[in-house]
Amino acid sequence: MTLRPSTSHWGAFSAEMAPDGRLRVAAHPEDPSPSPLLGNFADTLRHPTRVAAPAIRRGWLERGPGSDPGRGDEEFVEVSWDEALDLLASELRRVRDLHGNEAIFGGSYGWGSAGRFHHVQSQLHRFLNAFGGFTSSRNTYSHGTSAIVLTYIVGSSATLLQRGSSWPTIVANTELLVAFGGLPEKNVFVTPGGVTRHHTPGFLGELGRRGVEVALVSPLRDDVPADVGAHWYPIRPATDTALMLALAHTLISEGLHDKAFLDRYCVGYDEFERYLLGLDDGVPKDAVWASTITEVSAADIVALARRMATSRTFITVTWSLQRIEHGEQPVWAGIALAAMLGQIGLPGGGFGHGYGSMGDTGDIGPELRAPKLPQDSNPVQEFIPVARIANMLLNPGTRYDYDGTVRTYPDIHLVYWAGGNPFHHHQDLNRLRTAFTKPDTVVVHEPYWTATARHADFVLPTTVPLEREDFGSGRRDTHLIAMHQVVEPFGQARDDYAILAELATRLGIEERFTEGRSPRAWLEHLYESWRKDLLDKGIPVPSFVDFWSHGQYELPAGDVERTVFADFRHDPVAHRLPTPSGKIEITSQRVKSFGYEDCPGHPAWLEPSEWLGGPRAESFPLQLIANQPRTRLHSQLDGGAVSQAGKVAGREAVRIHPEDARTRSIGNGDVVRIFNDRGACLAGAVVTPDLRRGVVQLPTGAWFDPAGSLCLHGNPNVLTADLPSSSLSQGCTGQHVLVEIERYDGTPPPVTIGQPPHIARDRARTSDVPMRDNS
Ligand SMILES: Nc1nc2c(c(=O)[nH]1)N[C@H]1C(S)=C(S)[C@@H](COP(=O)(O)OP(=O)(O)OC[C@H]3O[C@@H](n4cnc5c(=O)[nH]c(N)nc54)[C@H](O)[C@@H]3O)O[C@H]1N2
Ligand SMILES: Nc1nc2c(c(=O)[nH]1)N[C@H]1C(S)=C(S)[C@@H](COP(=O)(O)OP(=O)(O)OC[C@H]3O[C@@H](n4cnc5c(=O)[nH]c(N)nc54)[C@H](O)[C@@H]3O)O[C@H]1N2
Ligand SMILES: [Mo]
Repeated sequence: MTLRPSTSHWGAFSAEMAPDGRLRVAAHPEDPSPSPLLGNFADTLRHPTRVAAPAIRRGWLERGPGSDPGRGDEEFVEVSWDEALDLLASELRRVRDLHGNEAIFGGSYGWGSAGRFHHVQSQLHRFLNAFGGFTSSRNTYSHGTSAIVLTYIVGSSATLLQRGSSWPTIVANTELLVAFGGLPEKNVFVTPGGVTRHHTPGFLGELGRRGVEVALVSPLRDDVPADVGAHWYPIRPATDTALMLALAHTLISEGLHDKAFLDRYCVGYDEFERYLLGLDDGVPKDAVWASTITEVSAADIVALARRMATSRTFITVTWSLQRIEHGEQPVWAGIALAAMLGQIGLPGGGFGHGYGSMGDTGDIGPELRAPKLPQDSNPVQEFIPVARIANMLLNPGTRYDYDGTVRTYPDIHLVYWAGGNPFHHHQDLNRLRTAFTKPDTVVVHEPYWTATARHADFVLPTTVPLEREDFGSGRRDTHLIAMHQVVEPFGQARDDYAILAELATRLGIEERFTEGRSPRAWLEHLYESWRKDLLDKGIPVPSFVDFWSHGQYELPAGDVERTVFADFRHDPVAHRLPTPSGKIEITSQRVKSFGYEDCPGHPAWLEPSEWLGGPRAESFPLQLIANQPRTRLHSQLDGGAVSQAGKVAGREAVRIHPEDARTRSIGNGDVVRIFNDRGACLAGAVVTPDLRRGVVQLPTGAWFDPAGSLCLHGNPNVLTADLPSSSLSQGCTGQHVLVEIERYDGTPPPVTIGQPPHIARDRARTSDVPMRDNS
C-alpha cells in the first residue's frame, strides 16, 4: 500500500486505500496551506449516490424521445452498456438527420474534475465536433459579465482576469487596499485544474503582518480574514457602484483627481465627470446621495476618498460583484475610480479583479499551460451566452440582444451534459425544470446521482479521477502532477473517454475521435508533444516515463513581482491597449452606440430589481447572498465530511443577523423556510452578527432536492431570478436575491437527495417504491 499522487481543483494530494477499506488522503508535502476540502474525498468515493450502472428514464424507454413532463419525476431503469450506447447512438443520428447538428446542445458548462486528458468538456466537444458539431455556449458563470465589458474598457479581459498584479508586489507596496467584496479566504484554495502550493492564504496573512490598511466593503464581516484587521464598511448589497461614484465625486470636488493621468491614459473622462456632477440629470453623485443608497455614512465616504488620494491605493473588486444585475457597473466604476487616482501601473496601486475569488489571481506560479486534449473545430456557428440555457430551451426562435448583436435562440432537440451540474449552477431552478422537459432527449455523464442526472433520460456512470490515470496542473500552478489510479472503477462506471469512444465506433467516427490511442497512449502523446515545445525553448523537461514514476514535474518559476499596466504606463504609445482609442475607455463610444438602457456608455448607478432599496423589498425584505461555499467546490462532494459538518439540522446553513432572527422568532439551529414568489427552500439557521442587518447568506451547492417548488435541502437557486446582468453581456446574476424567512414549525420533511433515486433493475417491473416519498 502506498500513497499515490493526484490533484484536484482544490489542490494536489496523494491517496491510498487503507487496509480498513477507507481512502486515506495526504496533502502535498510542499503545500504551505492545504485545502480543507481534501476532507471531502473519503466519504464520497463509494457514496450511496454513486451511479452504479447505465440507466434510462422509464418514460423515454417506453415512449421514446420527445418533450416530456415526466422528466425529473419518473423512475429509471438499469440497462446494459450495450443497450444504452446502441439507443443513444441511434438517437444522436436521428436528431442530426432530422434537425441538423445545431439541434444538439453540447455547451455542457461545468467544472468536472481536474486532469488534462479526462477534461470532460474537451472530451465531449471533441466527440461532438467529429460528429458534425453542436450548439455551444460562451463565457462562464464565474465572470461572464466582466469577460465582455473589460474588452471595451481595457481592450482585453485576460489582462485583469489572468495577469493581474502579483501579491508580493501588493503586500510590499500597497498602503491602502480597498476591497469591494472583500478577500474571502475560503475561495482562494481553488484554481481550475489544480494548485500544488497554495501561496495565497500566506499572502493574505502578510497584509496583516505588514500593516497594510484594508477597507472591507461587504455585507459580510468575514470576507477578510480576522487577523488582517480590516475596517468594515457593511454596505447594502448591490450598491457598490453608488459608493464608487461618490468616492469619485469627492475626488473631483476636493481637486484630488489626477488630471494628467486622465488626459494621457484615458478617454471619455469628461462625459463621466458631467454625469458625476449631475450636469445633465440634476443629480450630483456625491457622498450624501450615495449614503442613502449604500447606507455607508457620507462622512465615512469622504474620509475614505481622502485616504485613497493620499495613499498608495489598490482597488479590488471580487467577481461576485459582477454576478448581479448591471454587473458591468462596479467593474467599470472601479477602474474609473482607480484611473482618477492616477496610480494604475504603479507597484501596489491601481485596480485588480478577482483577488479573493480564485487562488491564481495574484499568484506567482508560471504562466505555462499544461498539455491539453485538442478539440478540433466546431462546424456549427450557433452558440448562446452560457447563462441563457433556460431561455434557449423555452423560447426557440426568439430574438435577444448580446454584445452589440441581435441573436436568435436555436431549436434544441438533444441536450448532452458531461462534467457540470446545471441543477446546481443555474438560476430559478423551477423554471429550469420546465425548460428541461422541452428537448426530445437529455443525456448526462455523471459519477453521482446529482439533480442534473435525475433530470436526464440517459444517465451514464463515469469514473472519478482516483479511478483512472491522468495528469493535472492549474493556471499558475508550480507543478504538473501525475494522477495515478488509486482504486478500481465503482460498479460499471467507465471513463468519459471510453463512453465516447464506444459511441464513436457506433457512429463511424472512432478513428477521428480516438486516433487509435488508449488513455495511457494519449497521456504519453500529449505529454511528449508538450515536452518537445518546452525543450525547443530550452526548458529541461523529463521524459514521460521519468515524470510518471516521479509523480510530478516542478515547472520553471514564474514572476514574483508583477504590476499590471506597468508597460502601458511607461509608454502608452508603444504599449497601447487594444481598445479603439488605445487607452482606458472611461466612456466607450462603442458600448454607447449599442443604446442599451441596462448598460450605458460609462459607469452609472442603475437600480437593480432585487435590492433592499427597491419596491420588491416590501414583499421580500431580506437580501440573500448566494456566494460560493466554504465547505466544498460548488455542488461537488456535498456528501463529504467537510460539507456535511457544515450542515445545520441536516440542511444547508443560512446565516442571519440577530435582530432579523429575533423579529422572526428564529433561533440558532432552527429549520427555516426561505421563500419568494419563485420558490422556497428549507435551511438551518445560524444567528450571527458577522453580517449586516437585512442580509442573509446561503451558499450555493447544497444538492437540489425538489418536492414541488420547495427544495428540502437549501439550494438558493430555487429562489434566484433567471435574469441577465445586461443586454451587453447576458451574464449570470445568481449572487443576489430578495427573500423572506420564517421558522419552520413541526417536523420538516427529510432530505432525500443523499440516497439514489428509484431504479428498477428489471425493465418489466417498476421498483416497488414511489419516485418520491415526501411530495
Ligand atoms: N446562485 C448562484 N449560483 C451560482 C453562482 C453564484 O454565485 N450564485 N456561481 C456560479 C459559478 S461562478 C459557477 S463556476 C457555477 C459552477 O457550476 P458547476 O461547475 O456546474 O458545478 P459543479 O458542482 O462543480 O459541477 C461539476 C459536476 O461535474 C461532475 N464531475 C466531476 N468529475 C467528473 C468526471 O470525471 N466526469 C463527469 N462526467 N462528471 C464529473 C461532478 O460530480 C459535478 O456534478 O455555479 C454558478 N452558480
Ligand atoms: N471554497 C470554494 N472556493 C471557490 C469556489 C467554491 O465553490 N468553493 N468556487 C470558485 C469559483 S468557480 C469562482 S467563479 C470563485 C467566485 O468568486 P466570487 O464570486 O468572488 O466569490 P463569492 O464567494 O461568491 O463572493 C465573494 C464575496 O462577495 C460578497 N458580496 C456579495 N454581494 C456583494 C455586494 O453587493 N457588495 C459587496 N461589496 N460584496 C458582496 C459576499 O459577501 C461574498 O462572500 O470562487 C472560487 N472559489
Ligand atoms: Mo465560477
